[in-house]
Amino acid sequence: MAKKKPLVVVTRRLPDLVETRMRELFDTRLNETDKPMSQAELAEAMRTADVLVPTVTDRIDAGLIAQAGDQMKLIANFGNGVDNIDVTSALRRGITVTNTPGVLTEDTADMTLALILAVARRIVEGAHVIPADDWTGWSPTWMLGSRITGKRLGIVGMGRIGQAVARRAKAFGMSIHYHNRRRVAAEIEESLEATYWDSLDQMLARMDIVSVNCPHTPATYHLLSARRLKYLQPSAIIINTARGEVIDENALTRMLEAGEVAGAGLDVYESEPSVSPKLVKLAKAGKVTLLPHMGSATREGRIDMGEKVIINVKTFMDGHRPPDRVLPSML
Ligand code: 8YV
Repeated sequence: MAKKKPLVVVTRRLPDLVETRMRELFDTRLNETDKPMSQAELAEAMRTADVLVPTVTDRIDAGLIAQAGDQMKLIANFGNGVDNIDVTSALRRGITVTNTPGVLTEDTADMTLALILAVARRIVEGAHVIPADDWTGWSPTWMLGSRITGKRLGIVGMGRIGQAVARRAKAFGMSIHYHNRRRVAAEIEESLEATYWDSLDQMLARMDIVSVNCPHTPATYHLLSARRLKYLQPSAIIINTARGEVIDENALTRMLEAGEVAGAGLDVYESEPSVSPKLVKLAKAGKVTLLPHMGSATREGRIDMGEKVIINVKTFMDGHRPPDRVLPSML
């Protein structure tokens, strides 16, 4: 008799190719509407499914995990960051958690550079001028931004994405500085000509641009706190394509309003999808560039992420260790 296919609940719409393949392999329940599932709907999925495939928009907290049925064995996150999942509670309950590392590195690094350029060279402001019929012609002193070449970039979090940002920034002639839990291998430092800063405070005080590229964990929550942000130079620019929670967003907003920091390029926020009206006001005034969490949003990336999810679920269901298990040491 053929083995019963596992019931896999996918919380959001995924690319057609991915959904089709998932349907072939598993008893897959898709979310045709793409509307984020409520906590009650997620609880129902935890009670009935063998595998849950959530995304960053689902909060899989301890309360939800406590409601999991005995059949629930795997949470295969469609995404790299797992701060939307209480991994410790899941593991304690014998539920394996996987993510999709590696396949969104380059896209996220591209977006980080795009934001650096957008903020430093006022690209978003400039792009509005012609459609608004506001261009009266070239002037030597108009729309001046700041030069990227020769500037010091401080990367907070030198993992895969941080290193991909560093490679790009080096090609733009920036000097690379970083702070990380652990110093990276000497060969990597050499190839990037990167300077390691043990003290984040000291690094922040000396950078022209700071890019946040670390995951959100209990240890990195408000890593860029009000106290630390004060170290930034008034001419500094701050970029965040990681998670809103790594920066004290209110403190940053106050500093931007007061002109204590020159600009910011943000792709992520503390309370997504709501964004503070104060930040929106700053964006309208051209002081910050705000993107709607689209750092990894490429067609290719989403298919690769789906492929990773499929491999993780299939491997697990075949009785093997899935390649992208999230381990307690990674939290
Ligand atoms: C994804 C991300 O869009 O993978 C991540 O950690 O932040 C994003 O780029 C999201 O996670 C999809 O769930």
